[in-house]
Amino acid sequence: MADEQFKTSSSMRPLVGIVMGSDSDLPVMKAAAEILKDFEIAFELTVVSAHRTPLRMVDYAKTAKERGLKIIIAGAGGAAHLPGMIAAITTLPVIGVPVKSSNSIDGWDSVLSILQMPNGVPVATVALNAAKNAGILAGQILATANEELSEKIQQYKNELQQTVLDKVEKLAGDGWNNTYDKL
Ligand code: RP5
Repeated sequence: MADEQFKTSSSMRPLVGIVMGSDSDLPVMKAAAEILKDFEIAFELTVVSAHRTPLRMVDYAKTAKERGLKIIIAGAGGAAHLPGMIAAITTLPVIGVPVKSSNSIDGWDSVLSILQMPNGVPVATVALNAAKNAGILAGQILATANEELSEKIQQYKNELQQTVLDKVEKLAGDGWNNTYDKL
């Protein structure tokens, strides 16, 4: 049964599905998993290749909603059709991560393959290798219906703000033209 092959070991029902075209994408894509873990959002992670396992991709996308997923993060490199094809099959929001694969033309192949979707089939494309942003965006979408999560993400943004304010203070104190050592 299609559902069975995507079963996760986690006790919590995953809300976010992270898929990638190859395990060679994992060093980039694990940043999405890490930030979701930080926000305590249950997720599943697996390899689904649009070109090498097209039927698995169809099964994954077709069963995603009924399995309880709310958002899919899909990363791929090169002729990166995975996010777009998943978005073609499911009504769940799909966040696409262009992965700069080793034989890519500076990553433009991945970016344009994921970004240039036709009208009616959107993929929310993040920057090249920006899997962390994909995880944060997934969290922000889920947070529209979850106040506790919204507060966690607000806290994260507050910390980001504080790191910049610390830099402002340090720069003002040290001066720009001495041996400024960035924070
Ligand atoms: C894509 O081809 C994958 O997403 C990966 O980025 C790239 C290379 O895959 P491997 O040849 O390393 O498996 O489908």
